[in-house]
Amino acid sequence: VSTVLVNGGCLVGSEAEMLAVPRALALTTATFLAALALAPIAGASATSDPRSLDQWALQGDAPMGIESAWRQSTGSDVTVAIIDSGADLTHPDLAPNLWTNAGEIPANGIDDDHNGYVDDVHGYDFVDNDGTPQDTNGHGTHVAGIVGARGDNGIGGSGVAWRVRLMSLRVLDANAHGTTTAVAGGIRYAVDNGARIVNLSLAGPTPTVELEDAVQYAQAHDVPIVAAAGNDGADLTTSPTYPAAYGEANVIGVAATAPGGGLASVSDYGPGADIAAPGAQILSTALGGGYEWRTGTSMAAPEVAGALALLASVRPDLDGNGLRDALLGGVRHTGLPVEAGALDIGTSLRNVIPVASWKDAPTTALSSYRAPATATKSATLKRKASKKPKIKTSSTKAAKRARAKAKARKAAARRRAQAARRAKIRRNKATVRAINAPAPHPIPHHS
Ligand SMILES: [Ca+2]
Ligand SMILES: [Ca+2]
Ligand SMILES: [Ca+2]
Repeated sequence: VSTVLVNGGCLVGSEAEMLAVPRALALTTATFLAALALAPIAGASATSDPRSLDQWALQGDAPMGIESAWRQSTGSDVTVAIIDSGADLTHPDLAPNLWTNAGEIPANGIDDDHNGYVDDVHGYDFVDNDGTPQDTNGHGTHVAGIVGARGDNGIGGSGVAWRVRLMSLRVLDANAHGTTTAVAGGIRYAVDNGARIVNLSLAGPTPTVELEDAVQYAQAHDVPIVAAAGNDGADLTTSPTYPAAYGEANVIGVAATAPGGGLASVSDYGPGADIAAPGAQILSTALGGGYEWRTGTSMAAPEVAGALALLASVRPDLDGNGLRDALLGGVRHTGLPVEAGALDIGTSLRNVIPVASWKDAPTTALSSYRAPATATKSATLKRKASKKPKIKTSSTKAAKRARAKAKARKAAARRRAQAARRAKIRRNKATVRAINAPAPHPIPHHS
């Protein structure tokens, strides 16, 4: 990922062209960001629902607790903004789950709902500045499907959330590159138009004031931002990426794990990576209605965004901090080099659902145990159904919940301390940069 300075939307290619702008301002105006998926490992076109068996992260509870999670919720009308290269808007496994702006009449050239954007029916295209965020790269389509390809519809595979509202905001071009200016615009659109969660499967090496302002705007409106940690296999202590490394509490940085639970070799790690989630060899939606495998922290972030969508579906009352604390309070401590631990959606959900409302396996009559009817197509679930379910008494459940709550509180406190520390480091860095930056060239006066 290379840093390219941008001035007023135009590439600044030479020193001479920079003379008219104060250098320090140019440095913080905008930077390029890039998507973080590696090239597809293999491609395949969707034929039927059984493609879900190729989705290792969605098999049983081992990878990230999805079997237990789906027992509680498979989603609802929670809006998740995918700020990326757009989405394949006609993909049959995405189309039913697209967010729709009810106040906007399509393709009439009029901003019917007066939100400042013309014909923004499913989102907006900040690259071409039009109302059609159609993906021309494939990255955003893949990311969107991980959050919420429609589940149990007889087509392809499934997202973490079977039902969700995917708001598509195109900020990356056909080469999966874009500017922080476009990303900041996407974040503000998402917040202003009802997104509950934002996914950013992109990163750059340079922080900008414009992007951080947008992150703070989301925080002020209780919108968590899930950000890929980066694909350099690097320690974020020495090679921070943005937006993952911003210190704001609503930024949830995500590292990627491989099948088996270890850190994916490409994944960045360390402070700024709050949580790890499956991100290697992930099968999801592809351009043209198909499916393909991709690897990267770009794939791990939407697993977490999907988890937050499930949390918001069962606890619509939780604010941004509440969602984040529920997510991080359920993690597994498996020794990964991230701040909290490994994603466990089932535990996170159960930690915030009142015991009386758990949709659980019967704990009295073992013979009556059945896998949930909504998930009978999963071979793994069928195998699990033949095993004895764990019997838990309500008192051990309560104790577990209390421990989990305490853990969540500790994690939140730790998180706040780390955020403060990172903010301090960032301030110091900014000071150093300002000091080291050459004095701005005088702007010639013309009369
Ligand atoms: Ca509009
Ligand atoms: Ca319109
Ligand atoms: Ca499907």
